[in-house]
Amino acid sequence: MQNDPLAARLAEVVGAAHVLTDPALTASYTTDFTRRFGGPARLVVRPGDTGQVASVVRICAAEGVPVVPQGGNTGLAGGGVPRSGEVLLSLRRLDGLGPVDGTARQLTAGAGATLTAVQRHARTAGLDFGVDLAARDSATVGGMAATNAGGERVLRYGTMRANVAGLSAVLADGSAIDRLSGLPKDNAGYDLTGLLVGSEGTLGIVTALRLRLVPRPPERTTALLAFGSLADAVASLDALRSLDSLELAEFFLPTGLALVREHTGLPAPFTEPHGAYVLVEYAAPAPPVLDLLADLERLRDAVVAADSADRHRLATYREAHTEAISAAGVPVKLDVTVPLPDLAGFVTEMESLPATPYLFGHLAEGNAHVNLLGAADPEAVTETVLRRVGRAGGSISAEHGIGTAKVPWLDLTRSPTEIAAMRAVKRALDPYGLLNPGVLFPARPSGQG
Ligand code: 2HG
Ligand code: ZN
Repeated sequence: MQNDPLAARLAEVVGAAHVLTDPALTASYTTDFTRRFGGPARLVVRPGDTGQVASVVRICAAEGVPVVPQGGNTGLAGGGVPRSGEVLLSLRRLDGLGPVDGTARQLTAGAGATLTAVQRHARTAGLDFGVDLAARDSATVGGMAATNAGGERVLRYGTMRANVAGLSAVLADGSAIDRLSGLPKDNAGYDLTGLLVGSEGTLGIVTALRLRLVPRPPERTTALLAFGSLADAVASLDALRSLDSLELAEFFLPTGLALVREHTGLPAPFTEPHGAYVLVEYAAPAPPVLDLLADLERLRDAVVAADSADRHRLATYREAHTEAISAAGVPVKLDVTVPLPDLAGFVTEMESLPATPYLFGHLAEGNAHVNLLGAADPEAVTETVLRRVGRAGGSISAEHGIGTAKVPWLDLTRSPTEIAAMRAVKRALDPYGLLNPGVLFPARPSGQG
């Protein structure tokens, strides 16, 4: 660190303990969970509040040094890890939580607060945060906002964009915007919060959020459903939603279930194997759910959780997919949406790819997580899948973002005019291309955004 004048300058702002240059200490920040993305960082800096984030960015901007912001490092598209000697700015120390405002049903959280911490805090006031996902213990709400994370309860509560009432952020020149009032009605100009949510750290660095909360249902009923095929599961979705307390409908397949069981040691959920499984959860007591299931034509079998241990086991069959796949190898990871009527056909087609496919995801949104192990040519297989999705009128990134991983394929889902408009926004807010270069658009060698 002594050799790098930038490190010494930043240490004056954040304290020497929070500027890391030793590779043994920076390693967990410079590679990602998938082990597919990452590279050297010039240094890792860990500011403790918005003012320090602003100072760090200002210093880096003055030196023309690019900055990669990072939350819990649970991203899956290579957008939160360094590529080639950038400053890695970790937001994890900004993990404060303000009081729960029960009247407004909102709370203010630092960008580095984990989803679990936010959920727990909201629950102390009988409320909850609507967005939920498997990486809840590590994912930070700042990172989730930056990527407009969706997760498991989108069908009821929407993605992060619907759940962020406002935010504060540091812009590329080190200036800061503060939209934390949480006013439910505010049409005075452009929606900067909505613009920054999902901008993947390319327009500003989110430092705090005003989050909307939802009532916590007094009772929930969780069940694992077995169908003969994914097509049958899709065809049952309308009926499953006829109880409008449906919060979650997550699908997985026998191949993924086998891998998860191997990884976790869990017993088989059913005595016989089935073609497709759907985890459902209702914000309702059991009787209406049992009535609905009793009338569900295509249902082959169902287990309804009797207690919280059961509920946890049923959820694990679905939520442990990512970890089980990662334990088996380094997958090509694609995250796509296809129109629902096409979902089952799309999933079947993935079986003929030159790789071992594991598909699972969020049924109601037609969001399939395509994980391919053993692909000899990852680029070629990615191209095949994403072109297929583009032809179907789907999205090449349902919820993980474009990151660096999907940059070459952005034009499959966004028109040239849209990409030009996005570039214009980027240039206006970050004219020197210093915030997360290489994410969303190819990095310009000149450093121009
Ligand atoms: C999930 O839904 C995450 O569990 C991860 O979006 C998906 O690992 C994946 O492909
Ligand atoms: Zn997902």
